[in-house]
Amino acid sequence: GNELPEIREYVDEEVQRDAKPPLYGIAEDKNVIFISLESLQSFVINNEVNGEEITPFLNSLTNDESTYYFENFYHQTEQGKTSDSEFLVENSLYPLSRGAVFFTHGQNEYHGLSEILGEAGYFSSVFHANNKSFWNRDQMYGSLGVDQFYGEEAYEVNVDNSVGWGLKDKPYFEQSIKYLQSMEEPYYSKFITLTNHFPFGLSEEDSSIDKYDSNSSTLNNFFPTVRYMDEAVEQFFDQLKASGLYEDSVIVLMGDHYGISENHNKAMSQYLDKDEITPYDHVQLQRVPMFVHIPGHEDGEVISKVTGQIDVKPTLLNLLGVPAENDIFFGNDMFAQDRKGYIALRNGDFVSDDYISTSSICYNRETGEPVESEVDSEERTAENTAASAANQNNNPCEPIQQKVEQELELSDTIIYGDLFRFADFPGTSAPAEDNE
Ligand code: GP9
Ligand code: MN
Repeated sequence: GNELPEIREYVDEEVQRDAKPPLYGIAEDKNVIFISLESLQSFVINNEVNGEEITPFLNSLTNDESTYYFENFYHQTEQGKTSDSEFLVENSLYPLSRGAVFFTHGQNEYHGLSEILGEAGYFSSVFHANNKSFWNRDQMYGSLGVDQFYGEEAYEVNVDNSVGWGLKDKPYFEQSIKYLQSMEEPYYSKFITLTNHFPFGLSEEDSSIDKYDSNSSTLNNFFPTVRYMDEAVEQFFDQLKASGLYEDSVIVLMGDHYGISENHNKAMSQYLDKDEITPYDHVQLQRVPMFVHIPGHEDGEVISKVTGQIDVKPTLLNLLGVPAENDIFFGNDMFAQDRKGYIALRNGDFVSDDYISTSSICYNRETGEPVESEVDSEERTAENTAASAANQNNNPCEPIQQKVEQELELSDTIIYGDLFRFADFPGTSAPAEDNE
């Protein structure tokens, strides 16, 4: 049967929507330049390696007056990596728990950001100097309503300007500017960087800082490539300014997913100066940087509330003042007061204002201590064992856990059933197209 009415009901009830959140329409008619930062995790921000800043430019943005920096923003990707992060941003739906939804459901009907902005008069494009069919992007971008995809062949790529996966980020941004300059406004353009990709290879010449020293060459190599990406982004900002593209744009920068997997926990604990990486620490390492930079707007701050990639679509639509009242999505505006209060990770873990749930343990988000251990086990008598069993039933993570599971399931139902074939979205900027 068609589960859409049930899903709409859930979304209306559970995914609060502030009709006019604080920054509604602040970036109306501005271009959107979205920069997807490959494998960037928040632990490098305002941090050092060998006594040197890792990301001086991004660090400067964290206290820039025109920038909102979200310091507790989580990636929610799974096996589809970058493509999962793109899926989250475009749709505010969850990617799948296995495989890459870009491959498995690339021909579904969607109601993505590109399509909605297209209906509002925007020209949407993606810039990524890799083979167009990687992650099935060429097909999926069509389904998402992307107007133009500048892939590898839009760039001049040679042995001198490449490393690892292809064109290095600095020449990539440099060569992209000319396309932006001739683009009709307003536009929504996404830039996907590549140099900071596993295994993080970089020449000495391009390395401004030294590698780290641990048993993990992956972690060791990560820092110089992160710095290279930071420099590439700074250079891009300068080029946007020099070519007059900066003032009329809102620039969003977001880490796509983790770069350092749990296989490197030993080296990571050494770097972070911790005895071990606990399941709680592991979840906290899933934070990725998120910046919203609005030139000319001088009210920026560091925002600590718990947010995630699922929230990007409603946030951007609100900033641009594009209505999407009847759209179906699972995120909240990141600036709104009324929010669901939790971020679901794709494996069913979650982060709420008060708790982090992972590996069947409910942690206090603030202290990182398991909530259960608040009862001292040595003092347990028969009586308070019963009490602590009752306590378990009162596990404060439990009610949120149930919502997380329900929400992930409803999102999956939309994707598996290709349910947006049957949806129309009155009240968004234009009616959905008829089913073909
Ligand atoms: C490939 C690039 C990296 O085009 O987006 O992909 P990833 O391995 O990070 O998903
Ligand atoms: Mn990636």
